[in-house]
Amino acid sequence: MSIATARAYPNIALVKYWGKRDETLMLPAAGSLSLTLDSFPTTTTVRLSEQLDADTFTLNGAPQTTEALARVTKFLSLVRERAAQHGFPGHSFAEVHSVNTAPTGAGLASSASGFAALAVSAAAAYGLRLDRAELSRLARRGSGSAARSLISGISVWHAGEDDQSSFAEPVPSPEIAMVIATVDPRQKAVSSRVAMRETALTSPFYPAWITSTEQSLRDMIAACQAHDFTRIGKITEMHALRMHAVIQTNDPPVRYLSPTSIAIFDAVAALRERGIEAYATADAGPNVAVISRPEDVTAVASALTEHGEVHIAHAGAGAHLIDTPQDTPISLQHLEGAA
Ligand code: 2P0
Repeated sequence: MSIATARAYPNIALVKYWGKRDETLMLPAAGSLSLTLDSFPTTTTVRLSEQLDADTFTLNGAPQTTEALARVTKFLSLVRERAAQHGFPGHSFAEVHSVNTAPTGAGLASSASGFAALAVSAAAAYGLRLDRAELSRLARRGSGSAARSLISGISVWHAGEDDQSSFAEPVPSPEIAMVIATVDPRQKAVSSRVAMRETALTSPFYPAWITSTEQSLRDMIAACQAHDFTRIGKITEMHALRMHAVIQTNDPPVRYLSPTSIAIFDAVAALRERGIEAYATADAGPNVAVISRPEDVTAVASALTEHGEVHIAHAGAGAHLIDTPQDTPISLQHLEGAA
């Protein structure tokens, strides 16, 4: 196949990934666990063309030229290398068209859905037949958290010890709903990649963060398997606050949570006082995601509307191939090639 389209959804970690032990292979220092959502998909088409003399990348219709293009090209080179190892003449460059529906900067880790969709579409376009674990390993090389968007619902990304052992797989769990409260849609000042590197290099608490994360992950997997929502929620909120605590001990310090984020954590605690079990988490930005049982999610969403825009999400599908949409742009080079 020389053209393929895939769709992937963002995931929100309940046990967070924050720190790498190998930046080339993108191996995390500890495992993590997340919920893949059913909202804000990224849809990516990869089309190979012998007419191209370099890869091209459009995001929401806008041609990308700098860092974003470099990351996509680096990832496609890896896929071409694999294709060559498998005896496919997959040496053509590719045009990549990606449409991301998550609001920019909403804290929905668009790199996770982005590289999960790219891994599935590029592997198919270059003729690689990979199973889900292999696709998860491949997506990891684009962005760590993308390894988890290959899996539906709750998944654990094993830290592993090498390329082969670091991938995500499903974990049985109760149904979990999520309310995403967008506090500030602006791009974050310090990227996750840079800030997590600085935590590892400069925080005196980094070793404790890693060993405690390993323990939180073991506890979380046990809570999921036992379908113990309360325990899942308590670990989720504790682990998020620990991550933000350690990030604040970077030198120079980084603080992602804003006063409004803290107000949402307080509102969630107030909901628990009223008997509605909700627990908050936040990624590398001020926006807050709140988990609840599905039957409580509307009450949670209404309680949070005063703090920001809210969106309700549930468990969604892992990255998968879809038919190429009719309106996928066709580049000039491709038209010339076809003429
Ligand atoms: C997570 N985050 O577990 C954590 C929580 C942000 C906070 O994974 O360098 O974009 O591409 O591997 O995956 C964001 O980091 O970083 C992230 P790279 P990534 O979801």
